[in-house]
Amino acid sequence: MNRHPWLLVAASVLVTLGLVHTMGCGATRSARSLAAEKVYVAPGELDKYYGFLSGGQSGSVFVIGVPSGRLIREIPIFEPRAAYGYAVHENDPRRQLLLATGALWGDTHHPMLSETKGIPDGKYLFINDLANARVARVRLDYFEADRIVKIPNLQGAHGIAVVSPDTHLLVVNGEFEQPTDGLVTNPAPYTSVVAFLDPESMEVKFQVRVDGNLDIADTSKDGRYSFSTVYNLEQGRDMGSMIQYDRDAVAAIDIPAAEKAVAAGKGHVRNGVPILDPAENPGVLTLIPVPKNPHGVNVTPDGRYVIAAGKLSPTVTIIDAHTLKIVAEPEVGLGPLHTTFDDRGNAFTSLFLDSQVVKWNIDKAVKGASDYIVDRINVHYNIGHLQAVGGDTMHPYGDYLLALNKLSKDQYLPVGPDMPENQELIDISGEKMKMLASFPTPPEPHDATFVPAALLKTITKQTYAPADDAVKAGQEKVVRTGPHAVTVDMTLIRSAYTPDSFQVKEGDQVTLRVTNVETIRDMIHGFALPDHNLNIALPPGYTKTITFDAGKPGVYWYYCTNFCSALHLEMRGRMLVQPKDSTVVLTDWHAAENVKGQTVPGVPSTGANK
Ligand code: RUQ
Ligand code: CUA
Ligand code: CA
Repeated sequence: MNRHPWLLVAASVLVTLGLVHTMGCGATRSARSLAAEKVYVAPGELDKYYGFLSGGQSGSVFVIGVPSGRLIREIPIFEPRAAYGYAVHENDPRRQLLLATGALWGDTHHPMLSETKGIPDGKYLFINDLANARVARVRLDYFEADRIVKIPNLQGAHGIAVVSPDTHLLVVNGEFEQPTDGLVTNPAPYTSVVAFLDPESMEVKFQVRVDGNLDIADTSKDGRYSFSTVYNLEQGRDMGSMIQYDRDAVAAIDIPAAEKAVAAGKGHVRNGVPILDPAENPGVLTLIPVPKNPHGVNVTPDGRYVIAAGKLSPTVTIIDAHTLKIVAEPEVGLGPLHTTFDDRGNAFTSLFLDSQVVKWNIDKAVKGASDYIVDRINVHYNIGHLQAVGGDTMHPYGDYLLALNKLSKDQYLPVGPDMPENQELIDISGEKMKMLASFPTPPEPHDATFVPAALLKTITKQTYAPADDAVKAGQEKVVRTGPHAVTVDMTLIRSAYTPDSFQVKEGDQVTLRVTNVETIRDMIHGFALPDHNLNIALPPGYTKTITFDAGKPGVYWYYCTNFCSALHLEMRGRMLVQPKDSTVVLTDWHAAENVKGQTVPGVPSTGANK
């Protein structure tokens, strides 16, 4: 067997050499150990913070632990997700809501936490769907979206922000300009709006017309202004014409002034929403000229300044948040996109083209001092957003910063022609930034926000409160309610379905009302029904009602998809579907005939499959 024993010898020599080399690199070694210690969370211990990352084209929100980078949860919102039995069946109301409001998928960009006194209160997380002009509200006590709304008069819901300090309103930017012929004074065929929503009712209260594509949003810390970057003041319809001007703008909207104008009936109502035309309402909109196709806009934690990132200009523009005057425009590097903050007067700006995070001192930059750049660190690669823990609130923690990178190139083994998305955690507690760790996520986070784990702990619910239509144990029943309709009231508890079989007829509509009657946390049961596209997950206390077609004659085992006990695999029951014209009581029908499988279109086929 061992035809080349010398190979083994050579290999072991190399290993030894390698070991010696590694041990010899004392400095590197200890830097690595220190970094590892900073992100190590021992089994059974909690991460200090929970991060909410937008899922991008995954249509969801990813929940990660910081500093460990562990993926803790995915909250599906704008996409059906089998893992959580979310919006899978045609008749699932959540799926119907998705379809009614635009599509079965979404592009989530900007997670925003509701605030009380300028810090997250753990009540809501808001998230936009850029693609279909939607915003969802996630309840953080259940980690589930309870509202999904479509915003009228707007396409491309991009930047969103809560109005600080007390989440008075939610701001949503319309990125893709639309013809607005309904407006009386309308010099331009295309225009856009900033929408203002009530965070409780999720109703759009009013909109303010702004010409040019609206990008990222933030608000002043005193409830006075919303700020939106506008990168297409040219109102071009193609890329070349969108980059003509040296300066575009930050659009500052005076919220109390806008509310007063709306109350005075100054809005032009379109699709039920009053739209304010700034030309008719002086003082509502101020355009602050900033270079050039700006992207991010971020208000400093103390509320003094608004920082607009130049994107096509190597500068950030520092604007006084009260006077709306530009106070400085320092150079920071190539492709500045977003800015976040620590608790010691420093700003951190992502540089897409330089693949760097640059740390700069705000006061020094405002005063024009030459040494305002504090540090730079390389990231891997082409960073989009970045967020320091608490950097988007009035209380930054100044310890960790997350870099959300667009390309990972050499960081992981390729997964086919694709590479995983790369997030990097940076220690910002010292003068110099330190790279701690990188970790992948599914595609493709744009932005992140964080809460202390200690806050979440006090908020999350153990079980669902029983709904009015909950099925109670002992009250399960199967009732024929019409010639082609059967209602099944079912309960689930470890590890059985009651009833554990029921019979219907081909052509029946089956209405299943099912309650998980467990009363302890985490005891989830599933209800999956083969060949009926039916997969529901039921957390404890949860009730779900769904109507589906009985389908072809046969025996169908419903079974539990969530491993719940030693008898989880035995947690099953039968739906017996009797042929339409048969009067025989069903015992053992043959299974329905299957459709044969095929090669998946669009994937390169091997010879064997051709
Ligand atoms: S945007 S980087 Cu919504 Cu900055 Cu993606
Ligand atoms: Cu219930 Cu597995
Ligand atoms: Ca432009």
